Amino acid sequence: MERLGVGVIGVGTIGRRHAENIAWRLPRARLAAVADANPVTARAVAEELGAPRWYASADELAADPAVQAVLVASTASAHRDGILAAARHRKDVLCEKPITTTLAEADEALAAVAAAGVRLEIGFMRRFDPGFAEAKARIEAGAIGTPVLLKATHRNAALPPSLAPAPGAPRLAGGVFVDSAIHDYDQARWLLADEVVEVHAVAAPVLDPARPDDLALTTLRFARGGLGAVEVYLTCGYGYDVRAEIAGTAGTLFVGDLRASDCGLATAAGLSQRPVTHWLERFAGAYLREVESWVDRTLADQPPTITGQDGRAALEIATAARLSVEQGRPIRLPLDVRATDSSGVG
Ligand code: ISE
Repeated sequence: MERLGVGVIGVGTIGRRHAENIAWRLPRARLAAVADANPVTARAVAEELGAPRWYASADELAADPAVQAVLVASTASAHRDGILAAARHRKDVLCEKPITTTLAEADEALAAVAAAGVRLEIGFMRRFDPGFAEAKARIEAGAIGTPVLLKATHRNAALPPSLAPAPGAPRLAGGVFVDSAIHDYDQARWLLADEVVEVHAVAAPVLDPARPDDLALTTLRFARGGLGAVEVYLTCGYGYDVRAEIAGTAGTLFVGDLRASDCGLATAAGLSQRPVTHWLERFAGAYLREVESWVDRTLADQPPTITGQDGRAALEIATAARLSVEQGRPIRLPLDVRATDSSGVG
């Protein structure tokens, strides 16, 4: 059986999971190499997972002939470099969200992918979650008539590491939108099969005024008149809570469950259930199916399912949300990239 040699750039929280899935759970793939900005981490993960080579740079990994395709899971600020390295060496690439941290970088990455004639897939894993996939299928079958409203709840128990940089490290501008809400923006476009034309967002630092915003509300207006309401709360304390409602003219779909299992505990003190606590738990199957689909499609020479343009569209909404907070007003799309003037990390 043909097996795709995959190199993983960035073996932190999600990159390590992807590397494990490739090494242990995907028979049509093999872990050809890993890279990380921390060479000690790269070497340790390579030795533990049985990857024959490890590198300290994206370009060295992408240049390795044993690496047939590249999975970019580094920090968001390094996604551009990972995609450019894959394109430079003519390798297909799966890039974790966000595609990049700025629209200018996204356009640069998309141009390089097109010029190199390689395929770029974006890692919006919720599309591979059974609940969200069933909702999409039922919408397409007309179960709720015309979808007109998406309400999304997206809560983390604690501030994700990507929004809590090490002292002195740069902060991701609009992190609550670009790093977290971007999942909800992609799912909104996908479930309603429509484009966003206006974004209005507010945000607040619940945890600590000196820390990044960890609470945000975004209102989305779609081209055909539908609306979206996205709530992201990154320090809720009780668990990892991702749910959605999609209301249509003939019904409503509900997706998501905070409970980690259907096991409950009843005592004299009352009834309790264990909540899901992390995205690796809530979306474990989705992450596996996402990479399995990418490997299968790459081996079959098929186009991506979640395209670079999908990645750019979600980033544009997230960028508009950041601008809406900064300017205190609704922001119309499409954005003039020159008017988004953020390094993305600052
Ligand atoms: C993280 O990067 C993810 O992708 C999770 O799905 C999201 O819930 C979390 O807020 C992000 O930081």
